[in-house]
Order: sequence, then structure tokens, then C-alpha cells
Amino acid sequence: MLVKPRVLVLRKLTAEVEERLAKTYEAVFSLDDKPMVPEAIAQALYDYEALVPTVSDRITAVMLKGAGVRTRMIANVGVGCSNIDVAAARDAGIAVSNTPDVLTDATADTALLLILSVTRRAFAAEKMLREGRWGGFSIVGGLGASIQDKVLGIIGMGRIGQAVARRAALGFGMKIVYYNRSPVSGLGFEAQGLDSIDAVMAVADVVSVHVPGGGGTPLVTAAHIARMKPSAYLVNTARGDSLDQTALIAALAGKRIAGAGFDVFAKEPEVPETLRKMENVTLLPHIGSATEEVRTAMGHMAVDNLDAYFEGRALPSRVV
Ligand code: 8YV
Repeated sequence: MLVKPRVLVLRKLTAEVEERLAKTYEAVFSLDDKPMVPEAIAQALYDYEALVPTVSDRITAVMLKGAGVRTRMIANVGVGCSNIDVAAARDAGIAVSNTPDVLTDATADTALLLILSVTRRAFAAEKMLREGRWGGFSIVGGLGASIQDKVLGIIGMGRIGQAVARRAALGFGMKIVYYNRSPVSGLGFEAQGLDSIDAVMAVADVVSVHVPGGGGTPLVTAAHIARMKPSAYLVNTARGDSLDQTALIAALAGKRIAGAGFDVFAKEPEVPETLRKMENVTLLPHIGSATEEVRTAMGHMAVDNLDAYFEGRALPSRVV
């Protein structure tokens, strides 16, 4: 490339990835790792050939439709693109790429972390200990629920849903049921596909959500949540708006389900106070893919896409 394209990196990336970006591009990096205000993102679309956003950076249709937008390529650091109006990007002729596969295992690990944490009541137990309230070992104290032989219901059997199911089936002896829009084959472990989300909700001891958000209406609705057994748990590592968060909190408050694990929230970083006060929930600050290795791999994948775009090659992971 004779002239280095101007690239704005909206949040801090790992050092290795920032160094690579700085070599090829006239790259401007986030100094404070804080989300940019919408006005600044809108302005950046006029000033930079490419943007490298994350889930925290909303790029809307109004921003993308502006006359004189200079950005031709958006390399999202994340597999989910609910932060970007991809239809508007398509209309505006702007390429969008994402970072699939490299984060599948880490995110599936986080789902298992939540499943184990909520079923074994880890937060309540640790809280008691840290507050100096542990009176000593008890046979009947701190009892959770075993997951061995229990039914795990996967909503959305894509890459991450399958990785969670594989771990649960082969590593933890769970029985798997799932709902997926299209048929799934070649799983390599036993799993029963059911024909509706309702059917999965009604039989699952643990529900794990792996459907996208960003569509306006959550795919897992209040009516679906109402089908869950009172002894059941739900964990969400997809998007906060993949499910009806208000309905889920109401179900927890009304003791209509046993507990829940959240890695994502409807309006991050807002976490409703009612939820923060509950002991039968585990709350993580969107760390599904947060390992040094994976965040570096995600960054490299975003740069691979940028390189391909500016060298006129096919993008390794094109969304639009
Ligand atoms: C990312 C995620 O770390 O990739 C995704 O869709 O949810 C996370 O694992 C986050 O989106 C960063 O943008």
C-alpha cells in the first residue's frame, strides 16, 4: 500500500495487535479504553477509511447513511455484530467483518463456568465465607444441584452452542436437547433436536442461550421463560437482548426459576440493582472471550480482514 489507510481503533486492543496495526496503517488508538460517544463515532465515519470497533461501539443506520461518509470497511472485534446496523452498512456499500471461531472455546468455557457456578451456588457460598459467616463444614449446608444426568437445553446450536453442548455431554455427563432454526448434523455426541424454544424450556434443567441479539425483539421471550421448571437455571453468554431480561429478573424475583448466570446484559454496563442483590445469580462483566490468547487472536483476525480489504483480496470473515 503506497498511502497508509487511516484506521480508527475504538477500544484498546492487546499490545501485539496494536503493534501490527501501527506497522501497516495510519492507526489511531484509544488512549483511555473508554467507549466513544455516538457523536465522535459518527464523525469518525467521515474521517477514517476503516474503523475497528467492539461490542461497546454502536454504529447506527443514521451514522452510516450520512452523505460524505469516508469509511469503507468496519472490522469488528467480536463474532456478534449486534453493535452495527449491518443492513445499513450493506446499503452504503461498506464492508463489515467479524471474528468467528477463535473465541468459540473460550466463550463455551464461560458458559460452563456459569452453569457450574449457579448450580453449585458458588457465589452465595463464597460470599458467606468472605463475610466471615462460615461456621465450619456441614453435610447439609451449601447444597446445590448436580448436573450429571441432567438435561441441558441449548437455544441456538451454532458454533458456540455446539461447543457448550460437547463439553456438557462428554465432560459432565449431561443430556442435551436443543432448538436451532435449521437442522444440525454431525455433532459427534448425543443430542436431541426439538422443534421449538418452548419445548426445550419445558424439559431443561439448565438452559444455555446462544442466539444473536440486536434484532429489536428478544428471541427468548417472557412466554418462553415462563415455560421453565421452578428447579431450572438459565445462563446467557450471547447478548443481553437475546432474551427478555426484565422477564428473567421477574422470574428470579418470583422464585419461578432456581437461578441464572449472566455474562451479558441488555444495556451494558448497566446491571439492575435487583439482580446485583440476588444470591442465586452469577454476574460476569461480559468476559466470555476474555483470555489474553483469544483477545489477541480476535485482534489479529480483524487485522487480517483489514489487510485483505485494502489489498483487494476476499475477506477471511465477511459479514457484509
Ligand atoms: C467479544 C462477544 O469479546 O465476540 C463477541 O460477540 O460477545 C465477545 O466475546 C466482544 O463482542 C468484543 O467486541
